[in-house]
Amino acid sequence: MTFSNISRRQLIRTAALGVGAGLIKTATNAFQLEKASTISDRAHQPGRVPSKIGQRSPFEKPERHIYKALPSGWSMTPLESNVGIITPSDLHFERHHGGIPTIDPDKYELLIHGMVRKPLKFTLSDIKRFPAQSRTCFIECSGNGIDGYYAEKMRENITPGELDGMVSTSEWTGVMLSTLLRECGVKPKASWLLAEGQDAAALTRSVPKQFWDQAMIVYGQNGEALRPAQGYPVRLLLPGVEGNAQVKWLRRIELSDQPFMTREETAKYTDVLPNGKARMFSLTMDARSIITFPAYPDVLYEKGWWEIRGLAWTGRGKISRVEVSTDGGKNWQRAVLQDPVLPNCTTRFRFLWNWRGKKSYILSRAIDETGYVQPTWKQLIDVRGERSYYHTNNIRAWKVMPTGEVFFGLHDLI
Ligand SMILES: Nc1nc2c(c(=O)[nH]1)N[C@H]1C(S)=C(S)[C@@H](COP(=O)(O)O)O[C@H]1N2
Ligand SMILES: [Mo]
Repeated sequence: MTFSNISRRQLIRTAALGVGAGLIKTATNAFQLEKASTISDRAHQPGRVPSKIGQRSPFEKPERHIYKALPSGWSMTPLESNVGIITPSDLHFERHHGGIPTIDPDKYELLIHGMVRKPLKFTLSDIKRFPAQSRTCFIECSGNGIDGYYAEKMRENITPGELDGMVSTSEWTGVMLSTLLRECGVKPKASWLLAEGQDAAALTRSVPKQFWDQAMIVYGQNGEALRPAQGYPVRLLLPGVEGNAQVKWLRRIELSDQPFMTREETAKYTDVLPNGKARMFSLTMDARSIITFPAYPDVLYEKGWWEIRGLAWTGRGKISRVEVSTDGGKNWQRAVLQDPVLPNCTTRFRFLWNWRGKKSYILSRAIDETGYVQPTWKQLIDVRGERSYYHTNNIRAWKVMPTGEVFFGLHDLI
């Protein structure tokens, strides 16, 4: 918290209580700054000159959490350090199965073939000539948040980003897939397409027709070219669909009348259910939410009013409501949704809470426009069992200790 949000009286009181050396220092600085500002609010030396490429303030050091530094590894967005709904491009989570390839945009080509009247190859300039569209939406790995599902994996010292940071939001720019498909003349019987990547993993996924209308072939991310980690120069964007199907470094689309049953949709990205059957092509991302403040390692340094803040999102359109509980899930109250509330996009929620200084469990649950309600851990385990791995969107919980320290606390409630 910056000193301007805290009254001087509060700071001096906190300092007098000797809550911690860090706070006393902040209080003293705030006091001095306040005095100084009555004399002059300007620095006396000229600052830095303009530059071609900007940089973060040296005081801000957000970082992705690297899960495995391998070509098949991933990194997670530090959800707790972001404000608003857009993820800075250099903090977008990364998930690769064979590392990030280097692709020369001048040599790039996209082939569309299979059940089409006219197979075509598009260069990057060809793709950019078509009418451009932008969509702000999330991409989420369906493996996001496994540490909040397996009771034995749950640990107290986990940050929101380490728990659920395989979701990020960008403004994506490109051409509607339907525009390119029209050029090729898709045969009426075609009902599935295969998307293939140009990486070492040559990742391939089958996408059924119901998602084609929303699909985009994108080359832009937050106002600039896609980042290499996000699929430079071109990726498939499927708003609301599991990340794995949004093929990066896209090189080929093949139309067919049946799914291709690739490795990524058979051995992986399916869930074995308690009855021995497997859930396949579970492509739509279910509604979920996470409180990003207060969360581990935040410390509420005094009782009183605090704003609980977080993100909610769904692959079924818009978030219609977020509810917050501050008593472990017994009572729920409606949080405020911050505009804009966009379809298939992260939505900010806020809830003002008067913390009385007692041990409290704070939870959030998302409800989307189809009426889908984010399930409890028990509800999800009952349906999916213990061998499930993907789409673990159960409600999360943080516990606020009487000391003000905050820890992940779901395991205490199950
Ligand atoms: N070609 C290709 N596309 C890919 C992948 C990959 O390894 N290769 N990983 C997929 C997975 S599992 C996810 S969750 C998303 C992650 O997108 P991001 O790295 O831009 O966040 O990309 C998908 N598209
Ligand atoms: Mo993924």
